[in-house]
Amino acid sequence: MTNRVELPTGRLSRLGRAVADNPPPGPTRPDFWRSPLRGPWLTSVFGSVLLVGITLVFVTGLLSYAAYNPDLSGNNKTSGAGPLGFYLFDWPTSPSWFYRVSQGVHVTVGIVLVPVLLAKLWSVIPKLFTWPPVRSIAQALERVSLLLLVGGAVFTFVTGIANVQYWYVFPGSFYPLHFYAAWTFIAAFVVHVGLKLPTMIRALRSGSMREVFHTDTAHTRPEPPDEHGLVSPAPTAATISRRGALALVGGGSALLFVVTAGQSFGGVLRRTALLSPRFADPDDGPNGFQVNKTAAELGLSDAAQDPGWQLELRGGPDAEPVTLNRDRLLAMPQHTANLPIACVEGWSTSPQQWTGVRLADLTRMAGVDAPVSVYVESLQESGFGTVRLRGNQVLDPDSLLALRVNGADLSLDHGFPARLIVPNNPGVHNTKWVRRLTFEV
Ligand SMILES: Nc1nc2c(c(=O)[nH]1)N[C@H]1C(S)=C(S)[C@@H](COP(=O)(O)O)O[C@H]1N2
Ligand SMILES: [Mo]
Repeated sequence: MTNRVELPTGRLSRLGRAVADNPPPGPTRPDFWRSPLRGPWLTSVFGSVLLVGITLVFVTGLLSYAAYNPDLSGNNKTSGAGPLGFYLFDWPTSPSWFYRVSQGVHVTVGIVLVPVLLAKLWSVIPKLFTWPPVRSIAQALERVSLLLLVGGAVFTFVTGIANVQYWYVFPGSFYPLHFYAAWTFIAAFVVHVGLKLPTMIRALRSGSMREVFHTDTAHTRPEPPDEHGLVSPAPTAATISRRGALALVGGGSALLFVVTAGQSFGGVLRRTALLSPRFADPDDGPNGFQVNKTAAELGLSDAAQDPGWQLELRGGPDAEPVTLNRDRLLAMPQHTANLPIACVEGWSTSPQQWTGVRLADLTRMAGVDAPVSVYVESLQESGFGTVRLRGNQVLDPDSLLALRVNGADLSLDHGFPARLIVPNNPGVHNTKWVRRLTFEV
């Protein structure tokens, strides 16, 4: 680089220059780092995997935010997100499996990338100790952007993984932490890719994957000296070949895939998801599929079993509220839809056969034709007990207030006496133990 803004080193004292030229013993000295594997080619191999993988995780993350319809009042879990929702659109109800796949990809790919991320950070670690720590203004800015890149990546991955493991170690809500960390990270990521893409392509061309796959440990040599300071000036003999290192990282990712992906497949494969809290179904009965939050956990068991339970429908400002008990709901036309539960945490169930009353029928009963939205209230007054759905979701013929599942009454934990089930809806918006629907025009 020739156009670098140099600090006025000319005016530095002789002592200052001596310090800059003589890093203290330890990791600031280039010959401290002796692995013969480090170099632009290896870094670029990991980098290109991350480029594809992180793009996938980011896009599915954006979709997950859109799936919550955060523009509808009460739905936004990240206050102040305004401009970052620039791309929002009305979340569709079809294909019904879309959120299941996209959120499964988000969580699974995020987990599988961890070994690659660690390997990438390992491959560039000498740069963390660059001496002197600040050489020029441009270099100082670059180092700050790398801090955001690495810090943002680590924070986004750690919050995501902690959340899917129900490890609530972070203060406050998961949503804003993960959301703002992801945006910080992705901004730094775009800058980084913009700056490094030409280097990456050049470095990938400088070596051959075929050759690496045919080279054993004894024949593994360092890459040629590089301007970035990744290649060690004093390498030791290789203790593992490059193909061995790639196999180690790839094997780690493959292992993580095998022990987590089953949570998004269901059936017998669920039992392979050893790293997921969702690796076993409750039992084999009609209600024997994953439960998020039991009625007992939320203190709702009594209220949900109260024989006096009634559903209340509210419509336009002039319409009288309508109340219906469970028998009257069961006497209305019943409709059946096969739909999965797909949680933001990445786990999902295979489609279950839900039976109940169409939300569209309830809309008409409330005296409304074309609702803009519906406000759903359940017996649970805080947490995920309320939600707003958009008109397109209300009017889909497969959107139900479900009373039964797989031929049996809903169990208490799946939302008895009545729950929402809407195609392509994130699990958290399929509210259980519903007690009131307010159709808004
Ligand atoms: N009232 C209420 N409904 C709720 C929840 C809740 O905590 N309270 N959890 C939601 C979440 S996060 C999911 S993933 C689904 C899970 O439905 P299931 O327990 O029937 O599988 O229910 C949703 N409905
Ligand atoms: Mo969920």
